[in-house]
Amino acid sequence: MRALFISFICLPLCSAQTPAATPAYTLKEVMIPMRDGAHLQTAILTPLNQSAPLPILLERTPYGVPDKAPESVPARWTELARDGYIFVIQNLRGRFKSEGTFNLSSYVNLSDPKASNETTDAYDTIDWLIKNIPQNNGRVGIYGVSYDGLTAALTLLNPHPALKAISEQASPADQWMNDDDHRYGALRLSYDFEYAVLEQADKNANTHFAFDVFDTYDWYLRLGPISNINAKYLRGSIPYWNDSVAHPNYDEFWHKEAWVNQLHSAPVPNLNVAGFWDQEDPWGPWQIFRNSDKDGVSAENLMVAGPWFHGEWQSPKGDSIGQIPFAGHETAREFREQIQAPFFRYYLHCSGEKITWKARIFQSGSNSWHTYSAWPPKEAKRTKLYLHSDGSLSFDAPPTGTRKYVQYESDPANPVPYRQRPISPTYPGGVGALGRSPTNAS
Ligand code: PG9
Repeated sequence: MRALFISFICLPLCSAQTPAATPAYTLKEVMIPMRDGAHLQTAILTPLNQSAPLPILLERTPYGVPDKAPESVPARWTELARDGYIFVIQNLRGRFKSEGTFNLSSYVNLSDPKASNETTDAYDTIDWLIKNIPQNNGRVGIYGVSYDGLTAALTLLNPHPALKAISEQASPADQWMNDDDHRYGALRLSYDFEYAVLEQADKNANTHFAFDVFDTYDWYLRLGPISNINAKYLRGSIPYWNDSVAHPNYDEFWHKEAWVNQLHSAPVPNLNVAGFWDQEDPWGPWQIFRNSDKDGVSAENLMVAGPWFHGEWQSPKGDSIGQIPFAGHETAREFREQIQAPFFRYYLHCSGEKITWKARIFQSGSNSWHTYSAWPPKEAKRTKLYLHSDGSLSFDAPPTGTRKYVQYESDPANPVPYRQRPISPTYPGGVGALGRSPTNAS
């Protein structure tokens, strides 16, 4: 009886009996030529059941492209896949098998017609895609989060005519002011240094950086002055790190890196997406949104924001942040189903409804979506919020006679960590010898 029971319950677990999963897409890898002769590694994922021409959704990334078709539709594509798209993912120049040099710069030189940059690479890629992918409908969208959001946003500076819709999501816009690398000019050391190593050391035969401690708090404390990073470890081999330390102030270098200053209109419909709790790129989407309306308010320059950490709106549910639930709302799924998919459907499939609002915001606390015809809302009034010396926030000014400041000693030998210790590397590039994955980067 016992043996019978065991063989009965084992049957469904036996993989030999289970038919192999059929991938939902076919994958083709191509090397797409750019105007300067560099070829970029590109994965094209076509739905297996495609029966009519489909639009193309492009993502341009420094993080790698898939080398085989997914066995099922990835969670973040679920809502888009229902409408049908040819998904294309491309490695940026200099990343993985893509040729050329990755320079980790957001600067786009619009005055040099021969220059290659992320704007021209996107242009050349779209041109190739519509001419070479069978059964595409000639309409292309580009989207992505963070670096992939930046490459989407940079297409606004010179979009290809076939580019019909953009969704930049958590794109940085000004790395000195308030995106990954600084907070109003204060260097975020681990973000700048570890990211530059992650992206620019892998193809540099002379640079093998790895933390040799479990808690990077100890490593940074032992480091001493930041000039020791080059003196002891990188020896000047990482260009973005060299630039960051050479330009502590908001000088010409960072003015150029703040590419958003070149933007004055939204030549292509753009859905900007920001997270209120995004500690990497909280600034970019709002600046891109604001600058896109400089030459006159465009109905197709839209803003979405929610109580999300960096990229949380592309997670399966987004039903909480940390331990705080959103009263049954799956904000990430709701965003993708009710905003992102209809946005691309309208512009790329030419069906469904055009979005008529200007901004859509999920408000935590009331735990509800709010729709606005203008942003900032027309009825909004500027209100002062006071940070009191006991750490509390209030709409009331501190009473006269009370202390209006907190005093403390800043001691570089005893720094206050802003993450809970032990502090693991911010990016996987720092994992090296310890073989751990980053857990507290967000
Ligand atoms: N926040 C990351 C990044 C974007 C752009 C430049 C540097 C870093 C990211 O998550 O991609």
